[in-house]
Amino acid sequence: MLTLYHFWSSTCSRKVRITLAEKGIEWVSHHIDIVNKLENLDPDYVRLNPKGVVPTLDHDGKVIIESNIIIEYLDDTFPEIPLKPEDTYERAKMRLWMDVAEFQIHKNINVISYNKRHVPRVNKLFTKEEQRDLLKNFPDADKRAAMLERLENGVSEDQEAFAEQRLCEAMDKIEETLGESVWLAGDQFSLADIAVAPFIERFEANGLDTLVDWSKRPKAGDWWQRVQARPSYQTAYAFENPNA
Ligand SMILES: N[C@@H](CCC(=O)N[C@@H](CS)C(=O)NCC(=O)O)C(=O)O
Repeated sequence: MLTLYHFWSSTCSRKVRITLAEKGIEWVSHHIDIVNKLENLDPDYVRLNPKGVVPTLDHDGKVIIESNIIIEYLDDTFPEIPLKPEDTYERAKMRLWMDVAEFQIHKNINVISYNKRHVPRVNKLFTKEEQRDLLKNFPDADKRAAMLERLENGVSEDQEAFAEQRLCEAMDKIEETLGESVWLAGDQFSLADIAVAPFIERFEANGLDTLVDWSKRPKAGDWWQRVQARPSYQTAYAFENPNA
């Protein structure tokens, strides 16, 4: 049995739900409310995911964390509908895109959404003192340090501008790549597309118009339309907040 611990609107959770839908795999949902209930910090959950984040996959008692590792595990374990290129060079490119998704795109969209989305949401729920106490106990040391630093000093306009620049570079690379192949890692839809595309929705949600001006990057715009048209994308995004 496959149980996915996930949050309805988390991009990393959506990556896994797209992969499950592409492959037609049955799974059981265990929703973790990371916003209002902070269920990601429950000791029982942290035992599964020591970083205190979603998603986590439990496959017959085998626990896997990190969305990129989860989607590759799913593809390795259920190979009937492959989401990795046959060619080993394209496979390497796919992994590079997965790396870009995590260490360039996810990292920098987090910087940009801090003032716009994170601060207003969290300030409604907790005082600054409560936020400090919560963060001091955050399980993942890197995230704990980064978030405490942000809580005390905020995110500056310069930091936001730098983050947007790094995202622009990623978008330029997407545009360039799609001039060479139909999908990001060759001519077949792959885990590269699944890892990267859901972040475009975050750019839109954060009103990052320069990143999603498709007249400037038409190939990326076409690719984004093609990803959204896939039933797997629609299924993954149709998962609604069970606590609403
Ligand atoms: N590298 C991790 C990142 C996971 C992550 O940052 N998850 C976010 C939601 S997209 C989370 O759980 N945040 C909870 C929190 O920061 O309190 C992955 O890809 O699985």
